Amino acid sequence: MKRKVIGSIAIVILLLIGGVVFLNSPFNSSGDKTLPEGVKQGDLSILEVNAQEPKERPVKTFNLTAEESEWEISEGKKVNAWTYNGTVPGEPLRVTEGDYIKINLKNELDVPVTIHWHGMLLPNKMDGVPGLTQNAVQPGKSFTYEFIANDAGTYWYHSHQHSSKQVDKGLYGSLVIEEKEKEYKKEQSFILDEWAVYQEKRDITNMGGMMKGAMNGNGEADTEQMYDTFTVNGKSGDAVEPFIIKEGETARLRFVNAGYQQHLLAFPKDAMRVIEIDGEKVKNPDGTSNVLEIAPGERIDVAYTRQSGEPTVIRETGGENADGALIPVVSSEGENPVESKQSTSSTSSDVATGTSFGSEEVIFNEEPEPDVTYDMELNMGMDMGEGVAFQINDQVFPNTPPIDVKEGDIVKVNITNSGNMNHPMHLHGHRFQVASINGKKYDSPIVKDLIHVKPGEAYTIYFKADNKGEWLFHCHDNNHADRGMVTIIDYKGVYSPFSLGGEYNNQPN
Ligand SMILES: [Cu+2]
Repeated sequence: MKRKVIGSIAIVILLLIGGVVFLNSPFNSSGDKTLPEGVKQGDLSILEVNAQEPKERPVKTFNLTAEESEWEISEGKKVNAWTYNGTVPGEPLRVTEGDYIKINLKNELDVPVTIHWHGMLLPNKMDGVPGLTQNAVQPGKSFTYEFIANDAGTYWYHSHQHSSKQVDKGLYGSLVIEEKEKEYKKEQSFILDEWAVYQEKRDITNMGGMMKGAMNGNGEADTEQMYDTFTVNGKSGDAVEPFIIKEGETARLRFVNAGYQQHLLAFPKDAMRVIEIDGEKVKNPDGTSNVLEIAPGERIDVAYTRQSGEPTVIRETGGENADGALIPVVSSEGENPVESKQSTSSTSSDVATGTSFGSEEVIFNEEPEPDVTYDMELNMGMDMGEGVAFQINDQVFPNTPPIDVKEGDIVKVNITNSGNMNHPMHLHGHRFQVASINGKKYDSPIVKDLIHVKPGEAYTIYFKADNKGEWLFHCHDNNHADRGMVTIIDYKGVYSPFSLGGEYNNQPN
């Protein structure tokens, strides 16, 4: 009798589990006319909001093929890379503000890919996040991205499918939106990255390295363990292409950090002035810094003036892999750059970072009254069976609490890093204003889409919910994102018709 009761309970439990599995399965919502779970009658699909058309705009079309390539990082050091059009970085894309861009992505890899347009304010369905804004583009298949290139500035593109691996393997490139009237005639883009060339990439679950890093306290312990070679535009050390500029000339240098480690570049003294950060022009009260710190995912543009006619080198400072990241500066091709006596020593006061300057144009003239406030605590934890987890409010994606907004809301996010690793948090589809650090208000706030939150730091940011859709807010150390540090800006009244996993293997991190 007792046994029979237990048997019945077991059957009920199995039925319950079966029901839950069914509700969560992608087959529940695909193909039939029932709305996905949690979607209300009258809600719009993200495919139906904020569409853009070229109208009278010039249309610029590009073709990018994701393909496998053997890539030479330095003489004799080849890596198996995944590329857009055969090179690392992929083909540079350059348009003029106001253009309408069309990019045809063809996937010739044997894994699915996408393209995310980092920093671009565009319609949600063009954001390139598999399982949220589209299905991952399958091997042999194509997808066309199209949007208006509205704001001049430095941007970049990269795959957002399994991005921890795919960006690591080279699926990235620069996107420059030029001003109609250019201030600098001469310019060059530099994408920084790091690779594991000499060793198998060590597993992030290496707790020994983490503990060591926790003690050395620069917040970069995990990435320092994992990578051994720094690159500039896909090349390392002697293989980096020299930058040609004459004495007295000034050029705009556009830096993008496509890696997962912060990079510190030392310039000859008084040669560099920061002019733009994350696509926003900055006010520059002084130009005394000669070291530039660029966080993973961040873009920083500088005006660089060649002082003496002597060849020189802009180079990474500090860190055991620093030798790889350098830019020889010469007057003509074939010239041999010699190391000048520039000061590569730095104190924290002369390092320019992504928050050292205020923006020329701000979103809010004074601190606004928020409609939504979200406290975001970043920390590290243990995941049963998975090792280290990187958490938002003690949860890993997709279980992290979303930021629920409705169109028009002013959203305040208090971000606190309670762990001992750096977290460059990147918001898709919006720009935010950084109002304060550790409770201290900025006199001259900056507008960005990525904030590098170091251990013990707390930032308050504000943004306007003015771009309906489902948008990621995640750590751009994609290894951290892969292990959970991701949440979603979830607009009321819209839903994503896509789902994670499933037959398309949608895996955004
Ligand atoms: Cu992180």
